[in-house]
Amino acid sequence: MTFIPTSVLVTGGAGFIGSNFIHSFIANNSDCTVTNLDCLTYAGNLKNLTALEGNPHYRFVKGDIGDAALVAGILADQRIDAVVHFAAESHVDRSITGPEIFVRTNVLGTQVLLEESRKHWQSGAVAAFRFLQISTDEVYGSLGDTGYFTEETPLAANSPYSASKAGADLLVRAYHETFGMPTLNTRCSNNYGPYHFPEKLIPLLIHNIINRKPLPVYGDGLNIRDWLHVRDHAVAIETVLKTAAPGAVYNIGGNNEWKNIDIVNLVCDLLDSRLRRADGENRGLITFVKDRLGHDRRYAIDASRLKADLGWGPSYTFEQGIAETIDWYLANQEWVAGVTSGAYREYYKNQYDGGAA
Ligand code: NAD
Ligand code: TDX
Repeated sequence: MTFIPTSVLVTGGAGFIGSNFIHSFIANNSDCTVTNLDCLTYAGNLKNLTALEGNPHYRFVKGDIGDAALVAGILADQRIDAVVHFAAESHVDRSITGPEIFVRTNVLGTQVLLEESRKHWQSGAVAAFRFLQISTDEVYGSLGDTGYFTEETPLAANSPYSASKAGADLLVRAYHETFGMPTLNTRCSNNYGPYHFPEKLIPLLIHNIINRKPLPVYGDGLNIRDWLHVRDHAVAIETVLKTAAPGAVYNIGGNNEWKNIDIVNLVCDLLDSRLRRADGENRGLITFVKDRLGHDRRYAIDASRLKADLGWGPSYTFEQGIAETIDWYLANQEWVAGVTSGAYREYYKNQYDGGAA
């Protein structure tokens, strides 16, 4: 049976995947309202959402998912019937140098959101309800040379980031098992595309190549990631939200494994021609650096359950997606400059605080 949401709470919608999801979801669901709750950490950027300013189906609330009273108020006032939970600390390297905020946001914040959602759902304020936890393949740990993560693969998170996401996933499961709450859980592979914060590999490469800066490759560069275009992820999330059975867990991925060094070489070569540089010039920027601590060797997602049950499959080829992504960054250098200079943080103050510091 299809679930048709009317009022969706998106958490973390000013980040990379959340903002892409909001654009896609609002375009596909003209009768639905989206409330975006985001506390605007360094990763939250309202410039990702300027096209929606003034749209009557969209509203932004600056606040923390750990603020129970605020969350309860939004759920009740907006008669929320679906929560799509992206808000998180998302960068593995930051979790190694400062794990505490990862537990606070990803574990405790998710628990607050779950608890307020449970009360709201049990109050009977809305006829139907879904809570969708956006998670990652990293909760499964690391693979050897062969095999894939399925939904039955035991959780074996290795970094403080992935451990905090696994903790959140288990809380989501617990709310379904204990209270019968209609939760859903998706676990996606590495995303790429527009609005990606340039601390992550692909946007960092593009940014550094344009500026002729070194391209840091961790360890031997042979770690493998499975890449999916963020817009394919957005459509998969919408599909799961509307058509999955409560309690379901779905992997999301596009069978697109790449060794890091091969991605680095590809991005270098694509930018040689676009920047009118000599063939091979950008590869000269590659710099092998010390490996990430506990660096997972290989991720590879088996998303066949999602295809078999709900009919989802990716629409982008990697060739098309990576070329479009590079062109997006070249065409949106102002966005990149705003992020790297920190100016994007001023934008909120001017838009929403009337310029107050
Ligand atoms: P991101 O870091 O770009 O965005 C995170 C957003 O959450 C930011 O806007 C930030 O301001 C907000 N946020 C952080 N703490 C908050 C809090 N306490 N209250 C309210 N808002 C808060 O992250 P992303 O890459 O867009 O990832 C989104 C989600 O998808 C995360 O849950 C991540 O674990 C998951 N995921 C990411 C990938 C990927 O490749 N990036 C892959 C699979 C799953
Ligand atoms: O400078 C770099 N050099 C490098 O070699 C960076 C930033 C990364 N790397 C390597 C580490 C990884 O093997 O590239 C790979 C990708 O790194 P990230 O972009 O940091 O992504 P990853 O650690 O794989 O995690 C991402 O995908 C899963 C997201 O950040 C997570 O939020 C998501 O859950």
